[in-house]
This record gives sequence, C-alpha cells and structure tokens, in this order.
Amino acid sequence: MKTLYTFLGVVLIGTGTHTFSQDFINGDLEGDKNIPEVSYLPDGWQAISHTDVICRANEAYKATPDLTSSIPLPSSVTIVGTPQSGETFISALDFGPGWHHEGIQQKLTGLIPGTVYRIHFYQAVIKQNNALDTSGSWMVYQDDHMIGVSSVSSSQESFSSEKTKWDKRSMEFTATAESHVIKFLPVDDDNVYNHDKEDGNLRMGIDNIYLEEVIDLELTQDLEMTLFPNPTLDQFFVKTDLEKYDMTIMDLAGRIVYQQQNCSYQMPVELDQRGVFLVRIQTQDQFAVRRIVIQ
Ligand SMILES: [Ca+2]
Ligand SMILES: [Ca+2]
Ligand SMILES: [Ca+2]
Repeated sequence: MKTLYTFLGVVLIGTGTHTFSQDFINGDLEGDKNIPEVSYLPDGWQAISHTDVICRANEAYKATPDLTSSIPLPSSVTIVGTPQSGETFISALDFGPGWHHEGIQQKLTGLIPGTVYRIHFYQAVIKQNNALDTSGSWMVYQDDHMIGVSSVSSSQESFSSEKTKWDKRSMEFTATAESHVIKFLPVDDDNVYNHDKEDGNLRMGIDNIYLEEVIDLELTQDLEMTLFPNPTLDQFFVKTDLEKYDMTIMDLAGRIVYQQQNCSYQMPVELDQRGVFLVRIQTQDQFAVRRIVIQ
C-alpha cells in the first residue's frame, strides 16, 4: 500500500527549505461582517452561473450565494450564523430543480499537472425561515468533473439560531492542467423540497477552504541534476543522465513559468524573467528540484 505524506505547501529543496504553494485566494471567505445586501460575495470568489451545466437554477437571481455573518442579512428571511473562522462565511441554497441553486467558484492557478491536491473545508447546515432542511452536503467540482460529494452534516437548530456546528470535510483531485476552476455547490441528501418542512429546502454554509499538496514519498527525490551556469543572465542548461523526463519551472510564488515534456539528457532553457526559480524534473517514479538564479 502506498504511503502518502503531506506538506502544507512546503517542499524541501537542496540545502535549505523554501515554501511554495498554491492555495485559494481568500479561502476564509472573509469580508466585512456588516454585509450590505444579500447575494454579496467576498473577494476572490464568483457565483457559479445559472447557465453552468452543474447548476440547477434556471435564472440568474436563483444562483446567488450569500456572504453571511453573525449579524442577520438585510433580508425578509433570517439568514445568520457563526463563522468557523474569521468574521464571515458563505451560505447558499439548494431549493430543488429549476429553483435556487447557489454555488461559489474560484480558478486555481499554478497547479502542477499530475500532482494530487487535497481540498479541505468546513461545512454546516444554516437554514432560513423557508429553508428548514436539517441535513445536506457540498458537491465539489474540478471544472465540469465532480470530485466528490461531502458526507452529510445535520443541524436541529432553529433558523434564527447563531449556533453553527461546523464539520471538516476533505477530498482529493489530480491536476490535469496548470489551472482548474474549483466549484462548490450545496446538495440536499434527501432530494425532497417540501418547502418549510424538515426535508424541505436546504441552506448550507461553507468556510475556511484551503488546499494541500499531497506528496507521494514513493516518488523519491534522488535524481541527479545539475544546472549551469548558476547564477546566469538568461540561458542555462539542465544536465541529467536521463533519457526521458519532464521539466517544470516555477517562480517562488508557485506560478509555472516554463514547462517541457519528453526532455532528454542536457536541455537548454531560456527565461525572459529575472529572479529565483525552482526547476523540477520528474520521471515516472522519481523527481528532483534545484534552484536557479537569473540575474
Ligand atoms: Ca471565514
Ligand atoms: Ca436534507
Ligand atoms: Ca430536502
């Protein structure tokens, strides 16, 4: 059985350590807790369009997730809850086919194709006075591909209660490109929408979303690789004794600046940026990372 170890965006390289990570922007879904209106979103996040194939809403106004806090939203229905972290979170409805279906999305960039990432988040049943379903989940998508459905959370609190019981959920996906749109949509486990009954319409909360890179330690870091000259002005060479390998070069923020597949032996590389970069080469079962300085 494979042993998987994880590092929160931290990769050890060479003689020192350096941090590079991809993560959600504003994964804590933070905004001003005095939320001016319903359908308000925190920085970095977008609503999933009602035209998206995975959204069951049929009009734009039915696909509008809501920034939520411990201060009730200015709305005729009471929408309130205590965040898992920070001052605010998102809550969103699943009212059944053709009605409200409110999801959030964000485009993740700087992913390394072939790498496994684990998404962590907290979920809670929130409710409002015409959405009293006591149980539900979140569906998570990588573009149009469903990663998974979180296991169900439940709540017996009244719709006006500020008591919010958060459960942590995690699921993994494999990047197949440098960027993917990650989407979160609430889903009712009972698929019954008896208006204000306990199996009725659902409002789910989500907070504190973050990403972790899953590093497979069976992929051992013992490939031989030399970069020269280093430092360099623009061009340098990657020297290996490998007949076939893939190369990825990232800046220290984890953004991919160069990618080349099916490399062999010695490869020239030319970057038109200055700074410190991480050169990663990989075969089927091994990898190596070195640092290059372009002056
Ligand atoms: Ca938060
Ligand atoms: Ca339910
Ligand atoms: Ca229901």
